[in-house]
Amino acid sequence: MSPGIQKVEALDAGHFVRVEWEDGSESRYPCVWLRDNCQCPLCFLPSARARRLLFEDLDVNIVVKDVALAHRKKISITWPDEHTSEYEAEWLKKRCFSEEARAEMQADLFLPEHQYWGSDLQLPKIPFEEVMYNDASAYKWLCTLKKIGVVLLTGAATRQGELIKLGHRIGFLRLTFYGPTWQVQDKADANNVAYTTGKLCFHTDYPVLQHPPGVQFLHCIKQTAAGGESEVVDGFHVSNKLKKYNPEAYQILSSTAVDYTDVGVDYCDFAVHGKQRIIDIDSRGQAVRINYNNATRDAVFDIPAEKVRPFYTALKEFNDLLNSTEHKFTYKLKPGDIVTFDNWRVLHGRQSYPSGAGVTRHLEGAYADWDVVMSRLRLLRKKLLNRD
Ligand code: OGA
Ligand code: NM2
Ligand code: ZN
Ligand code: ZN
Repeated sequence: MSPGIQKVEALDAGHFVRVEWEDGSESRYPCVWLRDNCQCPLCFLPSARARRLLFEDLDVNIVVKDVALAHRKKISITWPDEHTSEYEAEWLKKRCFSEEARAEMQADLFLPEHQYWGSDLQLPKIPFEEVMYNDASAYKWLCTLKKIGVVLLTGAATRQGELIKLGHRIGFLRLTFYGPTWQVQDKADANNVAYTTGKLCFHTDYPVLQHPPGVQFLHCIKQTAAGGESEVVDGFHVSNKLKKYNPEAYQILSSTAVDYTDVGVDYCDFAVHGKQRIIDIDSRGQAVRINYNNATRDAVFDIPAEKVRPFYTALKEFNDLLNSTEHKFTYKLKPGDIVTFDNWRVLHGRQSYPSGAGVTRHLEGAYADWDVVMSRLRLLRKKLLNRD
């Protein structure tokens, strides 16, 4: 149900429009914003839901000439050049500039809520088939992936190709130098430490890329009897702990740009170099992405020599916290399991396993971007809740 408008008036010499809603609350809209967002066919292209108005043609000092209310459901504005604009009550309500309304809209768009976890993680599980064929299950999967950071899909076939199907379910996968999907198994002359039988300490994948993959899928096709256990840890939760108990280490890891390198041949030949802070923070100092893979951290290190040991000390503190029994969660993938996780937040690792004749362990992996995953989540939500 859209709210009704009781009253509308211009304020501040025509620089603001004030709307009084039927429940007595009010919203104030800056006139430059109203003119910028005129919904008429000259200013807006409905088929693209995009602005046609050129910024060159916007007067940033514009004021209203006249404002009127139509049937409590719409306001119309006449501008000094006689151009007219109409705005629906519901459209205005959604775009209210009050702090609460903005916070609500942003939460709705980006689902920023994280639920932190440690060794107490109750690993969320959903059957693969359900996610593939049931929209409510797919929506549940993606919401949980965003909030918790890790979801196990169970009962997939034990052959290659299931991740291609999962990619089609969300939209498309992220192609990298390791191919559209990639095979994690012991390989001769491995071009990556993941393709050996060795232990992988906690890492995020592909920090060498400027835009590391947001989401990772690992599908277990074959599992070794001994070893090969998986570990996950909540990187945001551990970062908060580090900030609290070792602010100096946090400061170093969130400000030092670390060089990463990846050179070789796979899908095609590559020579990738990049720089990332291990704890990437936003303007409020909150961790927004972990970029840490010890294997691809470059020997080239672009910081003054005297800052090197303090950096290692800080990284040791972080690494120790990641590995504390309080924080890490250990499990073992079974054939048919697909672990899906937030590669910007959750660090993952695996135990070593014995090398044997032939393939004794095989995972197929793939990446997706958060933009694609969130897009699918919003579309599923709209379809399920029948709303915008
Ligand atoms: C990887 C990886 C985990 C595993 O390939 O990057 O983390 O269990 N693999 O082999
Ligand atoms: N693999 C698993 O950062 C990395 O090198 C992660 C990527 C080889 C696709 C490993
Ligand atoms: Zn217009
Ligand atoms: Zn990995």
